[in-house]
Amino acid sequence: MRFILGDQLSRDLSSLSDAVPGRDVIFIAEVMGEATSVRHHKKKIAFLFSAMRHFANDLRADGFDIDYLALDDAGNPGTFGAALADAVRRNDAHRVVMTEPSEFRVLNDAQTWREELSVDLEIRTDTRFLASHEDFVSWAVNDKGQQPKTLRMEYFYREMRRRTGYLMVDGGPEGGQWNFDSDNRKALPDKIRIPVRPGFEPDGTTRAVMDLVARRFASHFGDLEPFDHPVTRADALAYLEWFIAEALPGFGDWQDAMKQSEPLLFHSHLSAMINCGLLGPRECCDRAVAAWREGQAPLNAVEGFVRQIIGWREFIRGVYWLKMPDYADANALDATRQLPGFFWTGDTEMNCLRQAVTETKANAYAHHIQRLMVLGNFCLLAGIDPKQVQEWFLIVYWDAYEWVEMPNVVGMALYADGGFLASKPYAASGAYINRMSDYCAGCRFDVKQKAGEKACPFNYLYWNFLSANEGTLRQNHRMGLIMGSLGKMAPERLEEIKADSSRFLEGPEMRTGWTHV
Ligand code: FAD
Ligand code: DLZ
Ligand code: SF4
Repeated sequence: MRFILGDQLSRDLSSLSDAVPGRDVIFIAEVMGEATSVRHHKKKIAFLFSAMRHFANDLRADGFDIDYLALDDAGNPGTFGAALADAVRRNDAHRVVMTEPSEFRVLNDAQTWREELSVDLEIRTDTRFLASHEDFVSWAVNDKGQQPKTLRMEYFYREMRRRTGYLMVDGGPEGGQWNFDSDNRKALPDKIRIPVRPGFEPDGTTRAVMDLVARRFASHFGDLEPFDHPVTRADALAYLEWFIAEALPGFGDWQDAMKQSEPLLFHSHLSAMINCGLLGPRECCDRAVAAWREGQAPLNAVEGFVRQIIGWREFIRGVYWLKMPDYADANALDATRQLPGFFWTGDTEMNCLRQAVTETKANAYAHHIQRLMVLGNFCLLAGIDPKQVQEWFLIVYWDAYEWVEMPNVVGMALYADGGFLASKPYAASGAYINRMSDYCAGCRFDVKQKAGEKACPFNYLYWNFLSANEGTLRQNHRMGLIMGSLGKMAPERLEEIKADSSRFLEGPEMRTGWTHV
């Protein structure tokens, strides 16, 4: 029997490599334990269950014997372990083969299934990633087995470029540079044409799943409808082709830009499809590099896209497995404040945050700069408890699995690992958001004002954060200049910043709770 998890929907999965139609049973299970391990966004559950059911149908069409346990099936025991034990009995299986789970929690559980099952359980490496655990460890850890104090994605990325050969010529990078990020920070011109996305009409399978989600997960965060996402391998491939032709050419230039009511801009919107297995990271990079070779997309766009996938995505996974389980509890800045209720409702006067939360609620998606420089930046400056921030990010995004969510939140957004992953905190005042978006024009706060009732809260919270964490941040040489400015600040100005920050942080905007339920 082959046991396939919800984020393993790939035909080139290691556990399927030697599966034989007619001999092997493929077991896939919808279980309440997973669907409520956190209170996932409704759209995320619908997307994944529909993709799982379609994947099973495709395998069935290829002659495989499928044992598919649906959430509503009578006797569904609700956990992976119990469902697997039932399936082994039901199918009289002699051996179970699976690919390693992507999350620490589930891998730990799988070790216990090994003991509980009456048959052998073989757990295979997940070969869909370009760097294995061993590859990452041998890059990150020295000969004596010691981990370094910090790791930098850029050096890992260069290694991955060399290994994969992507965008390499004569042993060096195409275009003479490894990284074109400095070209990729343009603000969006007013009159730019933003490509219109293709939608995919829900079929009967998806409609049945939507009905299930509406019934069983009504109190979960987020809008279920409209739902027009690719849920099959064929539709995911069509979406990838659309991205390569229409959005990739602008991906680099506008990668950091944000625009009111434009959630996607030139982003690929592929993360959920890659993370659940409908698309492979290699094929996404292959298509992008081919587009560059054919003159259909510029180098800064293609290099940027390839870097996100073979660089950031693989690096983040490496850090997760290197640092777990302690990473989950990291809180280097001792942040303890509760997550405000507007993270669930969008009910805030700060327009940038209102936009990001409202779009997240509607789409189970926000792009990287919204996640990092609006939502993450706010949580960093306001000192929100990293555990609560982790849970929020894991719940709300359709691409969120712990292995990728956690290092992005703990290491990148919150600096909660003390700088293991990021060389300095991604902290910014309102000026950054104003430069990269049109949000401030529609805000009741004034981004130019530094103090008082009308001032943009990011402006005083920024200095308040630096001051509150002065002891830690002074040790970071990349913060030298800004900490120098803090040191030279007049005491009365610092008092004003602290007073504004206290008024805001203790005020009505920061009410807490799951107010949407
Ligand atoms: P694009 O901008 O089009 O990028 C292309 C691809 O690169 C993505 O599809 C993704 O596969 C990969 N990628 C880019 N950046 C990263 C990154 N930092 N880490 C891993 N892969 C990356 N990504 C997730 O897949 N799941 C998460 O749960 C998640 N949580 C995040 C939380 C925070 C606080 C931050 C700052 C980032 C998080 N990211 C997460 C990374 C990134 O924001 C998303 O991958 C991206 O926004 C997905 O949209 P896209 O497919 O349009 O990406
Ligand atoms: C995210 C998720 C959800 C909501 N439900 C299921 C499920 O019912 N069955 C399943 O196999 N996978 C689900 N997943 C994805 C899993 O959480 C993910 O595959 C594991 O956590 C990986 O370790
Ligand atoms: Fe956000 Fe400040 Fe701009 Fe308002 S003024 S949108 S709070 S950055």
